[in-house]
Amino acid sequence: MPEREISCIVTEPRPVVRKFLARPQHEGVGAIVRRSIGRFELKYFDPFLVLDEFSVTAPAGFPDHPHRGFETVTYMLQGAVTHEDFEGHKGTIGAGDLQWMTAGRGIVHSEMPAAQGTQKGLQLWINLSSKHKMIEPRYQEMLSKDIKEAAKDGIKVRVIAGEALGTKSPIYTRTPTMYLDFTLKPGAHLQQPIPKSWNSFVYVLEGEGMFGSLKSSPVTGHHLLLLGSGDGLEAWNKSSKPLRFVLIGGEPLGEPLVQFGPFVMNTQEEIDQTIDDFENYINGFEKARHWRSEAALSLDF
Ligand code: FJE
Ligand code: FE
Repeated sequence: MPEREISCIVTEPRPVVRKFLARPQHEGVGAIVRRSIGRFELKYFDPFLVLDEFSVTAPAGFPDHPHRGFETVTYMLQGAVTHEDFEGHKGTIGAGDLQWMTAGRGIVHSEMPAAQGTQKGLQLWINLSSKHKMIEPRYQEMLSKDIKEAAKDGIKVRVIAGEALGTKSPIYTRTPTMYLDFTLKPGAHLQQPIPKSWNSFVYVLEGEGMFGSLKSSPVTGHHLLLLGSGDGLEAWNKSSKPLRFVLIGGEPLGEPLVQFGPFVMNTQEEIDQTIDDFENYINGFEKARHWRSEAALSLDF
């Protein structure tokens, strides 16, 4: 069979249109996050609400808190985090593991360190369309060993969502989304297609890379790059060390957005209703009445 080269050609590389350095800030209880999407200069990059590079060391963490109307995707880079929710769902994810949580109509959960030292990772919040905001909560967990990897010409990719180098992820994304973790060896050149109508960005984890054009200046860790229009990403590693970054893209929802902390809806009325539901333990928050996480009980939060 002939090689299907067509799937790895980018004819209109997306330029970098904005660049942000994500500086550390305090969130949760004693936790530190480098927030790029979700801070005031970049409140929303449709469909993405938040991108946090988090760093937590016990006893810090994210004790019992609610979500409604979106998904959280937690990808561990170092250490481990245990989550528990009010339905009795409990699990621990470690380095390289992923949890894709669809909060839908409501989740109350805790996310706490599960190992010595510092736990690091990325947490992405993806908005849900109006017709999916009130669906039943759901989890998809992928352990590191189950995340498909592909490699070619000095490029390694872990395919968390979507497709790269001919490899597809089994993760189901209600809001069409791609999430790719790339490592480029020195000298490597990447061309990755991205659907034209999608919003997309790069977050650099490690090393130094050039994105969009060889005329651009090199970008280092903790930087978010918003990509403009085009049919894909071009990236180069012109340095002498490995370059690691995530490429994330999604189809914009194009809907009105009203956010109140962890509640993300379309209208103020829906937010008022959500606060009412949460305070009165109704419409999906029934189990919040008597539930506290084991983590919160043992730490006496
Ligand atoms: C939250 C403040 C928060 N980033 N990264 C307010 F910190 C959180 C929250 C998180 C979070 C959790 C993990 Cl494991 C990693 C995170 C924010 O839990 F939900 C609200 N509302
Ligand atoms: Fe949470």
